[in-house]
Amino acid sequence: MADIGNSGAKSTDPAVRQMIVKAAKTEVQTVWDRYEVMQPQCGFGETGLCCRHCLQGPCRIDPFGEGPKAGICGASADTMVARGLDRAIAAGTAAHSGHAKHLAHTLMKMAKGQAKSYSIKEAGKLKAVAARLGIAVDGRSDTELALDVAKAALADFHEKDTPVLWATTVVNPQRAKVLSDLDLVPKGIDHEVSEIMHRTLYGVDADPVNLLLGGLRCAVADLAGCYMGTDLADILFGIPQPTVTEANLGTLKADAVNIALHGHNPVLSDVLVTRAETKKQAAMAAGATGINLVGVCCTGNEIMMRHGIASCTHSVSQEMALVTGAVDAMIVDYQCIMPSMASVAECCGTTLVTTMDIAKITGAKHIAFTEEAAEEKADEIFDLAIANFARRKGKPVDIPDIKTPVVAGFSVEAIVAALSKLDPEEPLKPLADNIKAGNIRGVCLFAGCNNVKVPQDSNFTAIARRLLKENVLVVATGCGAGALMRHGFMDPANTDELCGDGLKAVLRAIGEANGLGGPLPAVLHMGSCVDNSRAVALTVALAEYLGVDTDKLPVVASAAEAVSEKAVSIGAYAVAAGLPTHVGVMLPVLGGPLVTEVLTEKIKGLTGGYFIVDLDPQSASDKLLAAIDERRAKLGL
Ligand code: NFS
Ligand code: SF4
Repeated sequence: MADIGNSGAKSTDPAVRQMIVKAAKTEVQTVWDRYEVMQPQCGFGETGLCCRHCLQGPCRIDPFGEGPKAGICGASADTMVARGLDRAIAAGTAAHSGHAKHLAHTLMKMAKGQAKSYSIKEAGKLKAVAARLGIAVDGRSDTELALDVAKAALADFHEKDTPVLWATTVVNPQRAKVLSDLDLVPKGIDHEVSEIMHRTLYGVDADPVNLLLGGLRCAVADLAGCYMGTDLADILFGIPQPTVTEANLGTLKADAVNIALHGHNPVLSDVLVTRAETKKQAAMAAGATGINLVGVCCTGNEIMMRHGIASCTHSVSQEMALVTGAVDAMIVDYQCIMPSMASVAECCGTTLVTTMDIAKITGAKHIAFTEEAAEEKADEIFDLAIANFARRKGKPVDIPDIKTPVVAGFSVEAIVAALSKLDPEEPLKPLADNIKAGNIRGVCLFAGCNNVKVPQDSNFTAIARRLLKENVLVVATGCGAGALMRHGFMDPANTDELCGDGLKAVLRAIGEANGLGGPLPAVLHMGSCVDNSRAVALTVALAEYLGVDTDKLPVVASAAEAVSEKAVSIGAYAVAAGLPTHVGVMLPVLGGPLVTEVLTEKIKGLTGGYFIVDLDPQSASDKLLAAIDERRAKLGL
């Protein structure tokens, strides 16, 4: 059971710490308990030197001692780790693009009149995306365009004559040439995932560098999947705009029907958000003050940035939402939902509802969601949550009285609109000028998860604190955004205290030009993990404005507490896009000396990007700042 005195080593979030203490007292087993009994973890696996790709295995390679130096088939340490990394990239790519494919099908059904709950929320973006893809726009109806965009999206999955459009049309021409020269342009998203599975099969690709290049091409397919996910979600559900809301466990309400939405795809959650009001009476009839929707993980980001719904918690602390005893129903779709949620839900009186046929959890109730019957399914979910509230009503709950104000929803469109208040003709000019003048030293994207191996949020907050003081503009997505919002980094009241003088002045000037009467928040929330595409879009726009390639910009990325294979594929496409990319946990590649050297150094000569693996937040900050300064120097700044 959790060590009550040790909750600080588990999470730096005070609300989460309170719930860790409660979980220990009430004997609810948590992720931290399971981590403890897992110790010591296997050193072979940790360094990537374990292979199970065939039935002769498992094989393990001993990097130091007298043990084996090759697998039974003869695979070297570098081949083994490169194959493992490639499969992680393929899994991440499959997940992001599966999410995008789901949206493409939804758009298609909407256009064919088969999914009445959905509509085109952003006709302007639909046109812009269609034009970018080379689809004829003039004189055509939104429905026709939606159908063509959905078809183009689905066509990007298989191998065809033209390369993946969501890869080639989203980068600047110079980057497109780099990718093409290195044979990193994906032919089809599913095709690349499938090819990785082929080349990492027993007895296929055994050249570590060739394997890594294959992995990078798959990562560019992952960028395509993410970008498509963002584009289609914006068309169907709206382009995020800055919105004032809150985050942390204190957003739960003892006397309301609390429904936590967890997972990733807005296809379900957006319908629940827009229908919640119609169920308010039913909730009140059951004795509640109303329905209180809160988000968890990336679904939380999606509904926060489009509807201002509060985020309850993120990633490693997802169980703690239930430990409050106040969540009547948790509705999940897919990705990052710990299977343990079913048993924690049982202990804590929550009804856990799975909704996707590819993601069922033993012990959860399954309501198969379809776009055709979205409202019906949503109502079924609300009724179930209200019934569960009726059972909970009057029983004590423990909701930590902790929440932070958040300004979220900085899509590229919103950032450009805010900047255009400073320069309507050339909105990017104020940003570029401040970078040139040194008021903004560089830009850092914080992305990725919380990892049980790191005291929750400690890497994110330490690195962000340092970079902000050094005038680095910080944008954030996914549970990295979650971490920073729960610690007050997205509350404009803290901007002055968090930022260095140059950055502070810029954020204040933009805020005031936009009538906010104060600065923008220190960290700009760009959305969920698929929305790392937004960070790429901003980088590409800046590169085009300055007339240089993306690898010349003082832009870096950090996945300081990464968990998911999705974080690995995102990191790899950031490197393909030319960014120095920090990872704050051990990557299972360190057992391959050549692979490690390629990923952290040699790749720089190819894409301009590279990985920085550093578990210490202070030295990681030093390296990120050095990377920014190196690029500034080369630009003559
Ligand atoms: Ni990203 Fe988002 Fe969070 Fe990590 Fe999971 S929710 S898609 S993978 S844990 S940041
Ligand atoms: Fe071992 Fe080679 Fe089989 Fe992997 S593929 S388990 S290294 S024999």
